[in-house]
Amino acid sequence: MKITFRWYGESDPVTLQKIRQIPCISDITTAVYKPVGEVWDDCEVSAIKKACNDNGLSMEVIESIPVHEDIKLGRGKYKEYIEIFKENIRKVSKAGVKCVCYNFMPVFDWTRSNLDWVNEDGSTSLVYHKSDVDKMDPTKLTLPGWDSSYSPDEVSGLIKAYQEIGEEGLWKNLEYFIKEIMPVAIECDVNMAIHPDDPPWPIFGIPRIITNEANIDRFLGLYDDKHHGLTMCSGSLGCTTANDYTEMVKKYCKMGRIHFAHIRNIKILEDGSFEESGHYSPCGSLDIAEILKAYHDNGFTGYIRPDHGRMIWGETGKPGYGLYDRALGAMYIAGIWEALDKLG
Ligand code: CS2
Ligand code: MN
Repeated sequence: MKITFRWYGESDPVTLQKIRQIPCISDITTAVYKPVGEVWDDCEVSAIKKACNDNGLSMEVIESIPVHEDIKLGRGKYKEYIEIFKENIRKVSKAGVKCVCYNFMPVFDWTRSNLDWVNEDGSTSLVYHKSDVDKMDPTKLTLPGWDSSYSPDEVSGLIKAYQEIGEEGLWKNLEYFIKEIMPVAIECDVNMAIHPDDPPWPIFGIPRIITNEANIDRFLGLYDDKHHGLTMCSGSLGCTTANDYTEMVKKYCKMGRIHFAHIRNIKILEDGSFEESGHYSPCGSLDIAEILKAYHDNGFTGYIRPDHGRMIWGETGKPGYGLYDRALGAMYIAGIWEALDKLG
């Protein structure tokens, strides 16, 4: 198991010099940040790798190689974009990358109603309040942390297109994509790790499919090889009590299909809304110690990172991706893991 930390490249105020001072971090998760559907140049990939290595950190996980909407919709230049996606797998594998995280969420990556909700202790969190999301106009929405943004007209067009293909259309396009990319990933010995949908239910009337155990079983069944696997994200799949998250971790860990683990905690509210909390179990609805034990006791050897953190101690920056609370999360993960290793 290796604990890794997400870094948004040279423009990230959370610098590698700061990240390297977190005692348990040995690896960086990052990406080449350019518009979706472009080939990553060798020099761009080697530049981010060099920046990590110069700070004593390795770069073995990419998050994410974004998937173009044409691929998810199976239209337009989807074949060309799939070739580019394959090319990017080859490029990062040449730089020593072992795991690639991606997602298949239509239009919107993680979605929240508020990015700086003030908690009782004065820290701020990302929250998803259902009543506010219901009032939101999706065409005017862009959240920091998304790998792509679209104009209002593009968003309306995309939403309509997804409504037309529906869930089964999305499955069909996912299957086509997986069957195309997996032989390349296997040849490069890169583990592909799909990130579940966040939140794991349809939003704005468009389908979402990587949402629960039955669908993840169906997803894994699309390709019979261990390189075809998962990013398990506690805060995404765990934000509904309909998912027994710890049991899911045990099951997919035993199958050797979890390559990347995102750890964060959320507080589930009575109406099914949720608020992101500190990683520490008593702060939220998830038992982080139980979740880590599920990884530990089932032989997990992949990568783990603290996922979104709150903004604390007056820090400003990319919501969810400040330094302080994620560093606390990383050390909490490391502490539990060390105890599990040494004390059983
Ligand atoms: C985050 C995502 O929502 C989350 O849990 O981890 O931003 C995630 O990084 C991307 O969806 C991965 O493709
Ligand atoms: Mn996540």
